[in-house]
Amino acid sequence: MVEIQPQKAACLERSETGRNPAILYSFRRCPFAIRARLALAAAAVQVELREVCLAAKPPELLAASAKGTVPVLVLPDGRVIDESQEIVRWSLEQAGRSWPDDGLAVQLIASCDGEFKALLDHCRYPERHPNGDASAARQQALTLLRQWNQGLLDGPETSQRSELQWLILPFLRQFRGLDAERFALEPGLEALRGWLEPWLESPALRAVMASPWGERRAWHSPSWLYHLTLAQEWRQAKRQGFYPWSTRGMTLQQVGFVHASWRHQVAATYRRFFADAAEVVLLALDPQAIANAGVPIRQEPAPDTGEWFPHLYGPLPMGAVVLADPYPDDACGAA
Ligand SMILES: N[C@@H](CCC(=O)N[C@@H](CS)C(=O)NCC(=O)O)C(=O)O
Repeated sequence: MVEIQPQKAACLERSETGRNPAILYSFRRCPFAIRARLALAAAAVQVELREVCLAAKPPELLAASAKGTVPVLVLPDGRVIDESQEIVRWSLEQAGRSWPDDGLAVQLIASCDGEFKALLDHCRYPERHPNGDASAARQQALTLLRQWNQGLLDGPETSQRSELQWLILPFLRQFRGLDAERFALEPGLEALRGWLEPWLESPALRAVMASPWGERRAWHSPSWLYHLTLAQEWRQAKRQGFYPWSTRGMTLQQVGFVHASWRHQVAATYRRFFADAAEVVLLALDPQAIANAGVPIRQEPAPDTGEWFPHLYGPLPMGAVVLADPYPDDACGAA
């Protein structure tokens, strides 16, 4: 029996090719991350993309940047760039291009990351502003957008440049997405729509919303453990806030520990014990959260094969479940 101490995860790992590409922690729909991916793709920078589940940030992301936002770019020499504008700036340098710095560009970028983003968040998450008025926030955002629209009409041709599109349009896309039909009819946004619409259909955007730049499946930290369970049992555990099982058909009380697997053991465990089940869920578990809940993890050999598996000596802490995905399923990257 070997007691497992959750390790502080390494920030950089060797890639399979032996080269050490830059790592980009990203979230597919995040406008800051879209902006970074557009710039990196245009500069043809090779990255290992790590799609993050924002509710379950992998320890590697937090080790690289404690503020826990995406995008974060970890360069091969270990340097970390954790602000989207700085990632764009760095990408532009790689490509020998310059930061958009005409008056309109400077104004749009400041307005976008400042006032507009705050209003956009208010519209998207009204529940986070209990005393706020989401429809007033929408009107304020529209007032700001009409100013942008006027700026485009009056501004120099350079405002059409792709660098400025990367910086601004992902945010406008998100605002439009709140109610595309209404957005299409808003007066005073004609120039802005004329700027946005072709970009929404552009190959550049399409490329960074699709794999490998835009992944739909979350990247899994190598430090995580796994537990397979029946979907109905997981649903019930969520309802009651307690998971009583050790493995399929056996409780923790009967067995004395909760069975778990390392990532490479999941597929074989599934084939042995779950292949005939209709709906199976794979839980990814954060070992640090398990330890914090006071549950020891011990590495022990299976009695029949001698293969070593991690076992949890206590109930599976609900808060340690970082991802719960159907299994097998392409979307969770398992199988
Ligand atoms: N100033 C940062 C902001 C990045 C940011 O706020 N990203 C959001 C996602 S769109 C995030 O990571 N939020 C953290 C969370 O939701 O926990 C940048 O420009 O990179």
